[in-house]
Amino acid sequence: MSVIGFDIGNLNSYIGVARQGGIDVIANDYSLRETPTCVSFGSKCRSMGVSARQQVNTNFLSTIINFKHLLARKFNDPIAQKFIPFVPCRVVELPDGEIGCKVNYLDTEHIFTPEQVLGAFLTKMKTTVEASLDGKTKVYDAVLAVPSYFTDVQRRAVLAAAQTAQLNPLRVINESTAIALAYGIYKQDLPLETEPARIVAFLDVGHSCTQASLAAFNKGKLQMLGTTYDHDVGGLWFDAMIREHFRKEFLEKYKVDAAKNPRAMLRLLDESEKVKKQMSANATPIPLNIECFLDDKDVSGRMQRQEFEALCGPLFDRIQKLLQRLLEETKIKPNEIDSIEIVGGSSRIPLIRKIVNDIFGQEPKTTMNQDEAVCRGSAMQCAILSPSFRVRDFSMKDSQPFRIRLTWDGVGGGDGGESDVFVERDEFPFSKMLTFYRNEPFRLDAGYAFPNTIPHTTRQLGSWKILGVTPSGNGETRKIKIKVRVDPNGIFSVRSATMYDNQPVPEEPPKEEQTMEVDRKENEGKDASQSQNAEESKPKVKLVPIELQIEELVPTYNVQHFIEKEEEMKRVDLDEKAKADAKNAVEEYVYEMRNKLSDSLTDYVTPKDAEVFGSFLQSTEDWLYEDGEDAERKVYEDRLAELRQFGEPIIERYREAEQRQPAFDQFDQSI
Ligand code: ATP
Ligand code: K
Ligand code: MG
Repeated sequence: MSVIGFDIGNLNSYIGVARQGGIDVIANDYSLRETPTCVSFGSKCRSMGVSARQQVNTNFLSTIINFKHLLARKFNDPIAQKFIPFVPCRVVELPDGEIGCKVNYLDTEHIFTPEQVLGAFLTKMKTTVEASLDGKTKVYDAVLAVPSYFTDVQRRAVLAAAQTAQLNPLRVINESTAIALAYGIYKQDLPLETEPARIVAFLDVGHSCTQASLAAFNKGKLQMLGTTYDHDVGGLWFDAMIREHFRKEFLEKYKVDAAKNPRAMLRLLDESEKVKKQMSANATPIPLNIECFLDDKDVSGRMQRQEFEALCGPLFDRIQKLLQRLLEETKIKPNEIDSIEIVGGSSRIPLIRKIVNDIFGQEPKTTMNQDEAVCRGSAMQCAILSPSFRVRDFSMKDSQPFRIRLTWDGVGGGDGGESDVFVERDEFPFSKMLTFYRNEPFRLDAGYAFPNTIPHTTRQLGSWKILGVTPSGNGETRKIKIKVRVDPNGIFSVRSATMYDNQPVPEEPPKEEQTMEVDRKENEGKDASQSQNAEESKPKVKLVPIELQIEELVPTYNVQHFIEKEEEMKRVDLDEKAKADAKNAVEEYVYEMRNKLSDSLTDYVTPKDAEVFGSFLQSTEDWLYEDGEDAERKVYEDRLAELRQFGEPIIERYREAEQRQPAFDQFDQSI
């Protein structure tokens, strides 16, 4: 069994694997720990991660990056609209208002939803895990991190994508909570439960977003106090501002406008990012040069840290506001905060330290791995949930980002109404009980309460129909207890509904346990009508709770369909890989034998055979570049077999001679 934690970053993703000794962050097929969150479709197969990101320029229209915030959003959602210009492929509105990524795959047009794209990417990530394991693992338990402000539909989308990749998603965890967990779980010096908690602030400045949170720690215990976020600050937005600066400069200096060419825009964005990173390390001017940028013109410019700080001033202001908001909302004062940890790639920008220092009155710390904290915390959460690991007891309470309002109809003898069942910064997971009086089935609807503060256009969480409600004996309403819950994934649901009779209780009410026991005995082997009679003749059984059925209407994904499509595409990828491997094997054999023929094998082949074999090797090499450039796998395998028929006898003679030699040596010694 594998126990994995994923950080699906808008730019880079990381995988943490729990092992007996701790969490390992594993490397991908390019020996890198970070994998670009990128999927590209080709005429033969797909590619993902590093190779896909490297080929963006040549496969622009079929490559997808920056899709994290398209998950579970409608096409016209303002946040989706903000990210769509940064997705190289064409992004279209589907008939139902959903988002479609239109790509050329296997030489035909295909449309994939962002959830399918994430499913594909997770398949790739799973392959990375497979390569690092023993090969026997069948079950891939996974915890996936999501931004703390992801709404229910977005969380459901991530779970569906994980299932598409045939992972077993045990949970989605908030990124900020994963960071706090990674921070706290190994700390030996946390205050005792009876002592005041240690309060730590975390600031994650990523690619697409910035999140800040406060967490309270005691020995074996973590409580998230609150999180604030801003979609408008992050590495991508810094890059976009730098790009715009150079675009204008080049328009003036060279009379070329990058805005007219999406490829040039992407290239300029990538180059802007490089300059930005260098500016973090150097205060000297950093050059930006691009050859053959547009109209065959080479362009160049430069930027210095001070200039960057002034240019991106509005973004830095937003980080400041985000931190201030965190203090206001949680009502924690800077002097109550023990330390501030900064993580995320963009936290390397020097000015961020100053902003933190100005607000909290202390230098931020970087004791955590800035890139891997999220995946480490997720893997740790997975280890806590997995029966195959023994992790020290650590209780975690998260903080609810949004207010959830439940509304109900005025039917069946009750009034319509509403209640905010969970409010901002309520802890979760958490369940609450609500009491209703009804004599017929009724419906509950849940939604986010202050829609304008929700970073999503879907405000409904779902509807729940409470079935099987009947009037009491005299036609009156009955008491119904409803349990609502925000589960560990941060997803809201109506969990259960229990109906009680609201008849006057018997004079000496028996204990509930006893009632239930009497009832069970009496009802054994009887059908429903008989037990009804029994109930009427014996008033003491009237408190028996009856579990009601609930019809749930929440957003769902057709995971089965996703899985089938994903399996099909995975098969094509695997076939293509097997074909490439077969071709490589022919190529390698040709080079190997040619070298050996003129070296170690010379004495074991007649000059004539060497010539025939040599020319067969040569013609094979030529063929590989011509007709054999793109053949079926079987063709390569057959060709290799043919070559081996020539080569193996020669190698055999060589091996024999090699083995004979030591035997002679032994013989010599024995006399
Ligand atoms: P998100 O958290 O928004 O989903 P992510 O997790 O992929 O995205 P990170 O990996 O935390 O994001 O950060 C990536 C960003 O960090 C990129 O924009 C990158 O340019 C930026 N970055 C990395 N190193 C530096 C540096 N030395 N100076 C400035 N920015 C940097
Ligand atoms: K990341
Ligand atoms: Mg991140």
